[in-house]
Amino acid sequence: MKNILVIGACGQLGTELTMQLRELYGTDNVIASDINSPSGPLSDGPFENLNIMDNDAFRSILKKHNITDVYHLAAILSAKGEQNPTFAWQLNMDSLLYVLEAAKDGLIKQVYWPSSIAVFGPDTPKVNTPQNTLMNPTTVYGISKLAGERWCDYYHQKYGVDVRSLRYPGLIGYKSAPGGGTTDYAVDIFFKATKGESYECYISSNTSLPMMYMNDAVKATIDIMNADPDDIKIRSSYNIAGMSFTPAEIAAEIKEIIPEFEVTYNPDFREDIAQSWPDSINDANARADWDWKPSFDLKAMTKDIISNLTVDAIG
Ligand code: AKB
Repeated sequence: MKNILVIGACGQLGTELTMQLRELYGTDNVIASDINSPSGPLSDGPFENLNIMDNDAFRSILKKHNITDVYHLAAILSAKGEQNPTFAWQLNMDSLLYVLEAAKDGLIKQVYWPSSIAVFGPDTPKVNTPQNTLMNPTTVYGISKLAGERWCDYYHQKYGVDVRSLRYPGLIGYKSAPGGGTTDYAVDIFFKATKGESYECYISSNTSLPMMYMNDAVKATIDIMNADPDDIKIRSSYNIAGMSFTPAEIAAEIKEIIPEFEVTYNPDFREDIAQSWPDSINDANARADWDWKPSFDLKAMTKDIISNLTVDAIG
């Protein structure tokens, strides 16, 4: 019997992951928590207001709901982290250590914590980036994710904590807005296109980044958590890949369905962050160890998002 706590449930991934976990394990067994109040479908289930920097409040929620599994999604992402680096470091690191310590103390059985392609840097091979390679991230978010990966591996090796993690590429969904990431343009572009508006992109037209449709990201997250512990050979974080594209390529794909859509380009500091990340990711270890395989490419994702957003607008 699982009792799940999702920390950061009101975020872009949190919203969709919480809904899927509720489908699988029952609404009452999945407690959403966030510093912000829930809205939309999330408000239909149990919710705890939680600032994850408050370790006492976190531990009392674990006890109150008899929590077995924690999905710790709260973090300051790459672009926002650069506005206040010391706070981003503090939040991203302290909160992870609170969760790992709770697992070490026997209060939780399983932990999920996301890492990111932001762990890579300008010295990393850009194409088909391997699992183990030169890292040297340049953003505070990337530094915190790389350090977090080492902590996850450490708590597993030293204390037997069952922690599992994925290095997400840019995640693209249409059910909630992203916040503070470099890859957010690939979400914003769909909202503009389906409203009949043009889009000014802050990334150069030909900068390629690894991306993934939210449906695949949610599936990967649940699959790795349900995999046999012996199959999880990497306890830092797994590379996973969905698709790679440039702003020009996604714009062209949208124009296939909405021909009048226009994009202009005005790169800012996020272009430098994007330039420091890989173009594409090698996820051979995830495929071999726990059968990971994505379902959506750029064309299938574009079609799915536009048809859903258009139905929402009409309905
Ligand atoms: C970001 O852009 O910061 C995130 C990420 C790649 O982890 N979407």
